[in-house]
Formats: sequence, structure tokens, C-alpha cells
Amino acid sequence: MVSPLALAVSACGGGETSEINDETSSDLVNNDNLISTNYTEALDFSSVSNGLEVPSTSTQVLERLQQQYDTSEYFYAVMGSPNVIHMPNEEDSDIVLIPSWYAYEPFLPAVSLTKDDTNTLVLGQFDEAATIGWARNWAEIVVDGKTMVVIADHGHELSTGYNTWKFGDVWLADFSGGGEFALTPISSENAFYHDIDVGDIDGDGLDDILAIHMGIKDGDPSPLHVFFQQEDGSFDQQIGFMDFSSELPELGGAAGALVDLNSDGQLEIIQTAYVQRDFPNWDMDHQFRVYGRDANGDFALKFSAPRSGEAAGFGSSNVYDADIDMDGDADLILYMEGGGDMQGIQIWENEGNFNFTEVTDDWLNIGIWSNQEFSNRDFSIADLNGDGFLDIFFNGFGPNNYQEYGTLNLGAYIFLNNNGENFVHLMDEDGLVIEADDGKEVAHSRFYQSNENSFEVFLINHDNSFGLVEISHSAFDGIIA
Ligand SMILES: [Ca+2]
Ligand SMILES: [Ca+2]
Ligand SMILES: [Ca+2]
Ligand SMILES: [Ca+2]
Repeated sequence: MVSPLALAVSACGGGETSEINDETSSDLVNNDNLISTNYTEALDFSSVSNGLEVPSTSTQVLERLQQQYDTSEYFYAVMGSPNVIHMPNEEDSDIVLIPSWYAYEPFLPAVSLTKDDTNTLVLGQFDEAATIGWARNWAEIVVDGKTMVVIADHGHELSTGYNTWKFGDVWLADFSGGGEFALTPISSENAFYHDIDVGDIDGDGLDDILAIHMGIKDGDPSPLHVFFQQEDGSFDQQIGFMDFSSELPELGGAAGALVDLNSDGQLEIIQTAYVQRDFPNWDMDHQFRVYGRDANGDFALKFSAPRSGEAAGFGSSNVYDADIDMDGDADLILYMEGGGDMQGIQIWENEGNFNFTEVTDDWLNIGIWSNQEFSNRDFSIADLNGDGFLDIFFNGFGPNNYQEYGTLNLGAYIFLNNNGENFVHLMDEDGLVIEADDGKEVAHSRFYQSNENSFEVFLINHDNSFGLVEISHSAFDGIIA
């Protein structure tokens, strides 16, 4: 994966000097009320920054930010960690930030943000015990009747080498409102949990978990771990769940999804591969597999997608299912990384009967890009303009090739679905560019929630502040004819 510290460095390097914010919250409205921004005050993280030593790889960047913004060490880790957990389907849900030095100690506490009565984000609580290594992916789940979030944590990928890595857990995040949250590990086995998805695998009406372990761990070569939910809300982790694939060469674990591809009420499993490497006896020719039920009701291989296209040698780091052409079946969107400093996206169309065709070039005029051009790690898929077609929002680091310090080019993060025919990258739409005229630099932006006539994006700024941008569906009027 891309080092978040490298991302933070690339996101911070070479910027212009801007004015220091006056530390008051502000409501800025741009573009005829189509885009509005609500910033927090600069929040004080000095109490948790005491004694924190920033890894020497990134001290220069922090020095600049400390001179300009008095950025604390803890907040600097927040900016470099795109681990922003909240309940995707719950309006105004609290946000939990899980900062990490990634490859370096110390391990850092999680902190929550909640909304006050002026709808502005404010500090919730710290959880000093929840020092999650790297919250890699997460998904909403209903546990014992309550909506929660389950997190894949790959652990601390320490710079001291693979043998010293502290493998992570699968965690349950329970939000109680008002900034209160609890993070509880539910895995019986530590692993390099890289992706996660939720669905009722065994059809008992309770949400189960598919967690993808990436890499090799003695005694546990299986990339797919399943956690079956029990009646009392506990989970039974089945490490040998992949016995059904024992006759197949190893594909490895990168990302995974539970999807009903053929609309028969039973979930299929998508297992995706990481970068093409020289691993003898592994299947390095395929990008992902589909497992569905055989005549006995057991999982069996139904499809192997050949590596193809510009990102053929890349590794997938996320897989999303979405019916992007609105023909009634789930198509797949893969986030690709690992080709040097390159990242990208692949789109696979569901052709029925568990067959997929790579259609990236039909859907996108840009399928791969460099970290310098555009640093991101994952996407959110939602209908951003209210036309019924699912669009893509890149959760990414700024600035990038499309935006300077002092501006936020929202369009650069958006691939808008053009009537189910292709995605249009809105890299150059003046109406979607916010001038940050109070001097803010955006370190990280990610999709927060859909509203009836708008959507919102969460911002982490270099000056110890956060923000929410609300973008009206009407802001897209006229962009796609
Ligand atoms: Ca179940
Ligand atoms: Ca099915
Ligand atoms: Ca489709
Ligand atoms: Ca749309």
C-alpha cells in the first residue's frame, strides 16, 4: 500500500505561504449557495501530543506546519491517516479518527468528532486504549439489532521489518451519540486484515463478516476469514473457511466483497489479488475470483478474471460493487495500487452467469495516475448529483495536480456517471472549486454523507481544524448534458 506518511509529505510539499486562520469557525458560501462550508475552530490536541516524537522521515513537513499553523504532533498523524470511521447510512453520525504513524511507534489513541447545536464538528472523546494499528477498511453491520461499524485493521507495519510487524484485529465500533464510542476487537486470530465486507453468508438473518488477510502468516495461509454472527451478537471466526479452494493455486488476499451477483438471494464472494509478483505456484495471471454455491450449497470457483488493461500488474486494494449501468446487476470497481508510485481504477461489467468483462477504457479516459498527480486510497460510491446514477468520489489527499494550496477543487475528486455510459472526471469545473479565502490548506478530504438534495465532504485541514462541505445537486446542473 501507499505509505500514508509519503502521502502526507507529497500532500504538504512545495506549498505557498498562506494567511494563518483566526481560529474561529466560519460558514462560507460559494457559487450562489450551491456549495457551503462549515469549518471547526482549530482544535487543541496538545494534551495527547505531549512527548510524541514524529518519525524523522517527516519532521521537515511538520516543522513547516508548526511554523505556519502550530500543528500538533498528534494532529499531524491525523492528517496522514485516512482512517475516518463513521456510519455511512446514518445522518450526521459521529466520526472517529484513528491516527497512526503506520510504520513507527508510538501507537496513538483514537478520537471522535460530534456535531454541536450549530451543526459544527466539535471534539468528542479520546480512547487511550484503542490504539489501532491501521484501520484499512470498514463496513456497516447490524449486531444484535444495533447498527455498528466493523473495521479491518492490518496492524502496525513496523519499519523494523516483517518479523516485527504486529498483526491487527477485526474491531467492532459502537457509536452511542454525542461523541461516545467504543472500539472492541472481535477476532480470535491476529492477521494483516486488509479489507472487510458484511452480509448474511449463511442465511440465518444475522450479518456476518468477510475479512481479508493479506500476506503469509505461519499456520494461517488462508486469505479469507469469515466471522459468523451468533444469536447473542458474538462472532465465531472460522479461519479454515477457505477449504473449498484447497485444490486451487493461491491467489492471495487483497480485497473482497460479498455480493449477490445473480440476484438469487445468496451471496457470492469476490476475492481480489494484490500486485503481480514472482511467487512460485501462485496464480499471478488473475485479478479476482468469484466463488458461488455449487449443487451441494458449498462455495466453489465460478470465475477468474484475467489481469488486463493498464493496471494489469497492479494490486487491488479495494473492490466495490455497484450497478453503474443500471441494468439490474452489480458491476465491480477495483481500486488499484502498487505499480511503483502509480494508482488506478478498474471497472468490470457483470455480463451475467458470473462472467465479467473489463470495461475500464469504455468508462474512463484516465485509468491510472501517479501519487504526485493525485494521492488517494479509496473511493466512496454514491449518487452525487441526484440523477439516479451512481458516481465515484475519490477519498484523497490534497493538494494535487488539479488544485493548489488555497483552493479545494471538489470536481477533481469526482467521476460523474454519464447516464450509465461512462464516467466523466470533473477535473476542470470552475463551479466546483472553492477558494479557501481564510487561508486553509486541505490535507485530506473524503465523502461523508448523502442528503436529499446534496452531499457532504469531510475535510481535515493543516491548521488543526476540520470541516464539512455541502454540495447541492444543483451545483452539477449543465455539467453533463
Ligand atoms: Ca448470518
Ligand atoms: Ca447469488
Ligand atoms: Ca450492471
Ligand atoms: Ca449521479
